[in-house]
Formats: sequence, structure tokens, C-alpha cells
Amino acid sequence: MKNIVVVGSQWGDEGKGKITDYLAQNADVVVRYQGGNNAGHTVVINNEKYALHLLPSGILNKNIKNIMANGMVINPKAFYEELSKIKNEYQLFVSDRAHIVLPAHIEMDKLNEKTDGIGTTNRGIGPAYTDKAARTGMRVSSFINKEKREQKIRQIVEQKNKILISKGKEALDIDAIISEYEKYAEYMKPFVADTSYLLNELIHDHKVLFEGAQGVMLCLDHGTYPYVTSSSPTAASVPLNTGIAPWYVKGAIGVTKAYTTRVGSGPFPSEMFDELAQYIRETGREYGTSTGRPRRIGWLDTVVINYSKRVSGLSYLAVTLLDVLSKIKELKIVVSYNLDGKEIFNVPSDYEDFLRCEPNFITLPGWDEDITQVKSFEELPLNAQKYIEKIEELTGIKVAIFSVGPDRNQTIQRF
Ligand code: 2SA
Ligand code: MG
Repeated sequence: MKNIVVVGSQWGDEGKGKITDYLAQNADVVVRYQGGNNAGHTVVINNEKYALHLLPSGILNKNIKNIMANGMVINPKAFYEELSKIKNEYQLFVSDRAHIVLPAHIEMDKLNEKTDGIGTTNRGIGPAYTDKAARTGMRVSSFINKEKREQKIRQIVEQKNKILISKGKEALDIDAIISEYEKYAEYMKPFVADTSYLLNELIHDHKVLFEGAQGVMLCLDHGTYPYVTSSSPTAASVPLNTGIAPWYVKGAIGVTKAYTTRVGSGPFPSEMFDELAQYIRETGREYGTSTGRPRRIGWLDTVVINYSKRVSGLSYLAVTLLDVLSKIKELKIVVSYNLDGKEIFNVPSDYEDFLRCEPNFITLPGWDEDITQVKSFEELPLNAQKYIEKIEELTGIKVAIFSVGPDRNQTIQRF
């Protein structure tokens, strides 16, 4: 399929990076369209490990054009640090309309966390998008212009300093930021482009892969508000966040773990708290790549997947970390919730209602075999095949890809 989006269909960390890396082998262009360095995944190539937070997943392939689109918020220091570690040749374009994350946004994020308890990544993402919506933010095009940059930094940091001081925090040194950030601006300048223009030129005769960060349940509009991120990880947000017509997007691969995880606070009906949760956490190495936080663990929830399908659009599913479920005797899948004595099949808009939802499960027999070397669907133990087929039945979406380990060759495409 040409011009497809990879979206997380749960609460992030579904293994989008691995699926994007796999699909990028056939892509000409990879586009990040929202979020910033709150995302995170590791790519292993030739035994070399790269932690990507901000950069598109195609950055390690010199033939791929990588675009950081207008919907992103970019921390210039993180940009500098991440990109200067990339030793291979690469092609990168940064949108002149993307917004800039400053140290003051990070301080505000930390401050807000104390009262809001969202469990953010403390990367300044929410406050940077707040400034964007309030029309007080700084775009990349201003950032690379010395005069505009200095004026904007002064404006933004002065305003945040007032709040920080009122909360008993230390004010940030504006002149020090201005002088440090000059270096990052000069570094970023050669990559800056009108990426909407560029993408519109490319999209007709190139294969474009749009790379979502986080997951649909963390969407500012459709997620478990206020326990969400401040952008939209849905496939539906791609046109707006990249500057293309909606009809250029041909489909979406919804990535889902074979179970569910969540970091940060907020409702999570299928969450488990027993030793099995700990077992899955250790077996699946369920710790945040950006912050190292242990992830909360739960059973697969098809109410969530069906909801993601509706609000984002999911043409196919990619089921990751199937190997982690090996050796578990019985596997549960959420098929509906009970809320106030009624069975519901949808995600309630009020997070407090969602918190009160009691999941209804079906139970499937597990499998004992190690499946990490499996190369096709047919090689999977019968119960693993049935597990996949049950997901298809409950969601009405075909599982086109599944993965049985972190390596590129442990990702298996069925059709
Ligand atoms: P923020 O920082 O404002 O975006 O946080 C708001 C909520 O969004 C969640 N969030 C994430 N959830 C899962 N993975 C994320 N990225 C990193 C990763 C996380 C990490 O890929 O591993 O390393 O801890 C991510 N980014 C944001 C966050 O937990 C809040 O619930
Ligand atoms: Mg991640």
C-alpha cells in the first residue's frame, strides 16, 4: 500500500518503531507528524543501537527522505543531540511551521505535573502546544531568524518566569538561553523547509510512510482526556499536521500489542496487578524508552481497538510482542464493559466513567512453545493462530503483520 500511516491503537509503546522500521524498507519518504521527544524507540541496525525520540525512523537509511512535519513540537537541543549521533548519510527536512520547545516549557511541564498528575514525560510537550494554541509560541521559521528568535525567547521565557517565581521556583536565565540556543538554531537552519510544499511534490510518485507517536487513546480529542498527550496521534490528523489533502492518505496500520500497556496515569480497565503483570513486564521489557518508567500492564482490550478504529481509521492491524504471551496458561481479551449495570461496547467520554467500567473478558487457551523463531503464520502453534484470528473476529480488522521479537526478521507479514 502506498502512503500509509502507522498508528498506535492503544496508549503508546505498541512497537510502532519496529513496524515503521520494517515498512520503511519499502518507503521513499518517512514523515513524523505530531508530538516531539516524548516519543521513543530503539532501532538496532548492524548491532548498533539507536534511540530515536525526535527523528523519523527512516533517518538511518540514506535513501529515505525524512520529514519532521508542521504538527510536531521540536526541542532544538534534543534535535542537536540526537542528530549529531547519526553517523550515516541521511536526508532530513524540518517544517518551518513546526513549533519550538524551550527549557521554560519543560519547567512548566514539571510544575503542572505537581498539581495535575497526568504522568507526562516532562519534555515540555503540553506547554509548547499550549503556546501554539494560545498563539504565543515560536515556529521554526522564527527560530532560525536571529532577531525574531531573541525576541520570541524573551517573550516566552519572561512570561513563564513570572509563573515560576510565583510558585517559589527559580527564574530561568533568558540571556543564557538566547546565547545557548543560537548554536542549535544555526545547526537546524540547513534542514528547514516548507515541508508541506515538498511533500505535495513527492507524494504522487513516492511511497510515503507517516509515523505516528504515542497512541490513539492518548489523543487530545479522542483519548482519555485529560490523561492524554497534547497532540493527535490518529491517522485522521495526518493531513492537517503535514499539509496535504486527506485523500492522499491511503490507509492506516494500527499497531497493537498482543496485550496492553500504559505509562502515566488515567483509566485502564484491563489492568492487572498480580504476578502475571510483573511476569509480562519483565518478559516484554515494559519500561519507557524515554523515561525508563515501568509500564502498567493489562489484557488486550478490543473495546479500545474498536474505538481506535472508529476515531482514527485502521485498515490493518500489526500485532506485536506475541512471543511475550508464550507459556501463559489462559489468555483473556476484553470484549465489553459493564458501566452502572449496563453492558457497553464503547469508551465513555468522561474519564471518571471510564474508571468505573468493569471489563468483560473471554478466555482463550494459551500455548507453551517458544515462538521467537517462527517465520510464518502457519508455523505458529494452533492456539496462537486462534488468538490472532479471535482479534480479527472481534475487531473486524485483518492482522496483516505480527511480531515475535525485537529483530527486524522477527516481524512477519502475512499478506
Ligand atoms: P506528554 O509528555 O505530555 O506527552 O504526556 C502526556 C501523556 O502521554 C503519555 N505519553 C506516552 N505514553 C507512552 N509512551 C510514550 N513515549 C515514551 C516511550 C514514554 C517513556 O515511547 O516509551 O519513555 O516513558 C509517551 N509519551 C507521552 C504520558 O505517559 C502521559 O500519560
Ligand atoms: Mg515508545
